[in-house]
Amino acid sequence: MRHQVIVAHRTDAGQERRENQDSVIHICDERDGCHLLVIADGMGGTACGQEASQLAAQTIRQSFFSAFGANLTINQRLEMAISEANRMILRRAERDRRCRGMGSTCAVLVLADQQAHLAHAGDSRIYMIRDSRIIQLTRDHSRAQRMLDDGLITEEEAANHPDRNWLDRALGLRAEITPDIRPEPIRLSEKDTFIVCTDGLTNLVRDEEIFRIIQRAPAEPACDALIALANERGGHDNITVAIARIGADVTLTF
Ligand SMILES: [Mn+2]
Repeated sequence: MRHQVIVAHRTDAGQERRENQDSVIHICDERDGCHLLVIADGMGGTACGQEASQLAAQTIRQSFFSAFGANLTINQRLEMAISEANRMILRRAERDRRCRGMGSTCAVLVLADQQAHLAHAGDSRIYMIRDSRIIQLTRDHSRAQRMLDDGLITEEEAANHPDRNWLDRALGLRAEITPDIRPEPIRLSEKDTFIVCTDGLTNLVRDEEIFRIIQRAPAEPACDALIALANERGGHDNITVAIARIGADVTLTF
């Protein structure tokens, strides 16, 4: 049986920045029977950061779908698409001096054949809610995460660390990129919920809060509520969140 999939997404500039350098794309491709969700958080000065995240999201979409039917696995298509996005950003930065150093994170979720495939670079995250708990499926490519892994700081300290925006891996930093691609896809179950988001959300809203809001609201109002909460707490950065729910959406009960 094929699961129904409900997807909602929102992006917001936040309270302190005039520009939104985050990008989000959702495509449901009929012939492929697959959903592609891409979130990208750009960096590198106003106009260039925005362009970097748009280039990342658009290139990943185009490259991923153009490889349809090429006898490649979804993970191979993801790897190709992310490498292509890395090249496009580097090429763009080469052409325009003002955009030197432009880059972008990416977090990509593909739902196809009753399975979820994940890829990411940087500190944009993918979570899953299953069996009444929230699980972070990606690991940030940041200096703070490395210090946490090495036991030098606690989880609490990592969440507030001044170097948490220092990324080890992102699109546009180096000629080659090795994205993290989950080797084994996740078999989908009814009621699984995936959350893809940028650090503008996770720096201000705790995992448990994300869990509670998403558990009790349909996907669209849940996106709005998460962004509103981050904005209430200062909205220091651009905020982007996407929710993909497998099966029927939650109905409001109050
Ligand atoms: Mn950000």
